[in-house]
Amino acid sequence: MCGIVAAVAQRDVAPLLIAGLKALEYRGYDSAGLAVLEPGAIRRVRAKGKVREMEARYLAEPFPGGTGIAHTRWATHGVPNEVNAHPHVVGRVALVHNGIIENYAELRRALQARGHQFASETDTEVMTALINERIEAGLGLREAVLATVRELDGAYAIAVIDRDEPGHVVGARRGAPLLVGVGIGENFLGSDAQALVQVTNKVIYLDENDVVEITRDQVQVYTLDGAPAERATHESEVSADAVERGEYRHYMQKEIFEQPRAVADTLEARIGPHGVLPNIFGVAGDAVLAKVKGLHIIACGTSYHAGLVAKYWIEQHARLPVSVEVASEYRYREAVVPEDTLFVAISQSGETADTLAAMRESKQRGYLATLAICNVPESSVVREADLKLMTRAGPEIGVASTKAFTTQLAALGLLTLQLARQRGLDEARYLALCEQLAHLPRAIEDALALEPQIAELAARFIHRQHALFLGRGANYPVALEGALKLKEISYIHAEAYPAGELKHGPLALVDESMPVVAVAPSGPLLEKLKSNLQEVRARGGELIVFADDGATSLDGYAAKGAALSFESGGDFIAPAVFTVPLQLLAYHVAVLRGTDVDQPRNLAKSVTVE
Ligand code: HGA
Repeated sequence: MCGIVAAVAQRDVAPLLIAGLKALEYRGYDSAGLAVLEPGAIRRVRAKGKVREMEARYLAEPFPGGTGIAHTRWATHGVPNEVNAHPHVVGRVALVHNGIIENYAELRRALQARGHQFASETDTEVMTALINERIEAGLGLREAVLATVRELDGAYAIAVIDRDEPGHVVGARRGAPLLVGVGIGENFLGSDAQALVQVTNKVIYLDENDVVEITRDQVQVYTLDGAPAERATHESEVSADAVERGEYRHYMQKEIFEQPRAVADTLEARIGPHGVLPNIFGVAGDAVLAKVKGLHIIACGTSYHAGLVAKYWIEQHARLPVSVEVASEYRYREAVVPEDTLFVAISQSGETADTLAAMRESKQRGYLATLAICNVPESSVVREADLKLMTRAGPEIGVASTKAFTTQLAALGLLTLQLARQRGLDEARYLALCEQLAHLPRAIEDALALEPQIAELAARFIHRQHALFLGRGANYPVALEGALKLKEISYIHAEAYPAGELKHGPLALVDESMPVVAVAPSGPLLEKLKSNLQEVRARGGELIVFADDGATSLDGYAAKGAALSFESGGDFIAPAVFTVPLQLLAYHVAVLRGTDVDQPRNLAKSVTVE
């Protein structure tokens, strides 16, 4: 989602700001801009489209200046165009914003009544105008920002500069991420550590409602009431080469192929020959888990699918009731919370606005504890959870999530096993499941070897407008994830169904022009699934079947389509393994259709708005 970079330095900051925005491009956006202070003036350049288009304009007419702010926008209020792009400038003030101001309409009306004429349709310009009014009334930049953010409802991360206060940038955050990068004789603000990796690895994470003022040699944080506050400086682990694309054509392809490593890292030092190691969820984590009588898993998008797999796993092996819900629904509904229920939040970035808000809401609802499964250690979700298990996927740049999903499954596999053991799962079965989970990186590697065949298969989808995905049991969420990947990056309309549900409606859609992708691992549900596939065959649908070596005799079912089989490594880990060919399929279809694989239209990563 949109990105913020700001800098105060002795050197010219525009090139640094542009480099920072490029590092944030992975989040998805629709326009970009920057503003720099020159003596007595604000210089600004904005463009619809990519950072490089804005950069080209800047390079055509570069300007010097050591104080600046920059932004990539993912439009929420007003169409993506140059006028709505940030920074917004009103009078002396330039401002960039990530988030949504919910009371902007009434604030806008009040400003209009006082004679302000708006240039853009954004909620952001309202904030800019309010800060400018206060500065013109005599407040300093920091006081003006403090007074303004106190009036706002909604979410924001902002960076603000005042034409007449060069050498100062003021930032503030509530419900959207912002951190400080501490340099030598220069300081920065950024949406994440990635944006600043080229200038510093020393970072200060801001708390909710913090306001910060940076100058070249000072960083001072304030709480919302204006009192100075201390925040610790951390060494960020993000490295510049972790975000190189290397030999791969797209980040998504690279990240698909990083999965064996990412899953192995996630399991490392957490599972051994005798099972899951003690307290991997945090100090005294096992004691909390021993008390759990049920789980509510809350997430969005791909993470939600990981939660659905965990429901099958935990109910089967630990015999605990699990409900899984998308965060944007949960947060506004009066969910019933039985005693000793564990709240589990799953989020790649740990800044997903809906998941974070749901977790905050959960604190009022009487849960036993909160557990975060997340990829970013310093994120808000992790910092606010009681227990945590980090996935160790490394930076995920492709907007369509891949390695985050399989590492979430690895983490949820560990959770399942720990809960199951505590609830008396037979020792031999427990150890067999542990062995399967430990084998997951190898099994994913085997699945990746299917790439050449899948790339060929992808050609069948180029001119299709629709596709169906089928699975059963814990592999039904895998079908959901496969359909989501195809939708996200190839723009083909894809739906997933539990295979047994086909005859209750979607079968009406099946004819010769409908590809049907089936996830068919061996196991107790395979025979049932075969009957469902017969139903598709009988209607002339084109079946693409992914099976494992145990699921013999599926070739016939794919007479018009294709059947690919490989070694899945066992029924427990099958959902994680079968995800891989579906990721590869979506990827190759998108490449053939020529879409923007890493930054699909209309989508953003780290969804920090509601
Ligand atoms: N509401 C603002 C900022 C949107 C945003 O946070 N994008 O990620 C706008 O629409 O410009």
